[in-house]
Amino acid sequence: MHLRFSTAGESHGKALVALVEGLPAGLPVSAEWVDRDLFRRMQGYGRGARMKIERDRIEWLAGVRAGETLGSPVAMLIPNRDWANWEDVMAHEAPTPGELRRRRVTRPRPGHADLAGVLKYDRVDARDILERASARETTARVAAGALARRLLDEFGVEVGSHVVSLGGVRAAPPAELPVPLNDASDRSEVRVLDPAAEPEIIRRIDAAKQAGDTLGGEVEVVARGVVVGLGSHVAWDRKLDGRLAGMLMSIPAVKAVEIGLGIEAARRPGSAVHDPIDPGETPSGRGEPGPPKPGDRRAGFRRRTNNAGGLEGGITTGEPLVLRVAMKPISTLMSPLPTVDLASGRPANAQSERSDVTAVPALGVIAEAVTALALADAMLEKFGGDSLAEMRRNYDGYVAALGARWAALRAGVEEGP
Ligand code: EPS
Repeated sequence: MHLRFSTAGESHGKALVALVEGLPAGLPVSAEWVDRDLFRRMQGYGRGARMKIERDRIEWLAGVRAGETLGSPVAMLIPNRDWANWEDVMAHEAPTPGELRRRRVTRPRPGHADLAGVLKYDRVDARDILERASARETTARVAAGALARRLLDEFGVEVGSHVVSLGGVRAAPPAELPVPLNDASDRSEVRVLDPAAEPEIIRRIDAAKQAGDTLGGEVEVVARGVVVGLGSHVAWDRKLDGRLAGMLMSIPAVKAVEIGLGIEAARRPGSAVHDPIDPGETPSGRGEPGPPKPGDRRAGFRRRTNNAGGLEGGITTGEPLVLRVAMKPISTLMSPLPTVDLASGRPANAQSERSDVTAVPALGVIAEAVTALALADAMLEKFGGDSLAEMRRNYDGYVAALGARWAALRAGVEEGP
């Protein structure tokens, strides 16, 4: 990995930490830029009371000076305001005997990491597992992703998302997605681009809340302006589709990832799946292609469709990257499911802590962050550079070579056989 990141922190611990290594020196950054995505992650109809307590904001710890990265590891701290209410339960030092037992979580929630975690890590209190398994960790991932997004932004890449289904209600987004995508989707409380579906989704969330239930859904992430040639076909672990899918699947509660047509591609014949290649830009759909625009990321070539979702052979095609991510319903149910009490061995109802009815609108923001991290990693792999200026030289040289190749191809066409 060329852009490495890691996170630390428990949901009700003192703070979350994000560590990002591999950013070039000279990248302009600000806390405001990162905080904007942290704020977006906290929004969405169906979130629980915790989001009213927190005001997620970063404090720089390392790697940034005078508004620019230094090329050294960047460390960010996000304090948990709720820590003040959990200092006794989550205290770092050993308790006085018996103190913690009163608060033990012994009724594991089906669907959460509680049971598998206590067995694997040999813990008696499922809190030792659930605190880190909580999707609160995604706050730190979004902070790391915001820096990756900052780098991509320098190269004209825009990463956005919208919700395509929630609680079984499918949204019907417009055929041409708005640009910039997030300006439109962030205006909706459930991040849908379908004003007709929104009230029905909100009704389902209200009904689920009433019933003590939870809801899942799907989001679509779209990255525009990605240059052709990121990732590689030469080795399994360099294929960008695999890298993206692995990272997206690591988001808590995500159960499936699709690229382009996704599963639907398996049901169609090849002629209805693969995207025909056109010799350049034909804005009207007719006539001779014009010259590629300076800095054309697609090297002149065009696709009639984008069923591949911007990836062929594990390499970006220059078409928009289109990824869909499916999330199961949150496993903390206010009407709890049957479980076994680990203290008595008897049947019981699962632990029900305060939680969200749904976090699908937040999933879009998290999936954007993860996509940005994977794309920034692939950009650094191809264009490297210790400084942003060096990376830009490498990038510009590559795009210029693509343009020259296209010009030579077109010159051949004009000369004739
Ligand atoms: C979350 C914070 C958590 C939950 C949610 C995500 O806060 P608390 O546990 O204090 O209510 O709202 O966590 C889960 C969905 C989970 O399964 O643990 C957050 O900041 O995103």
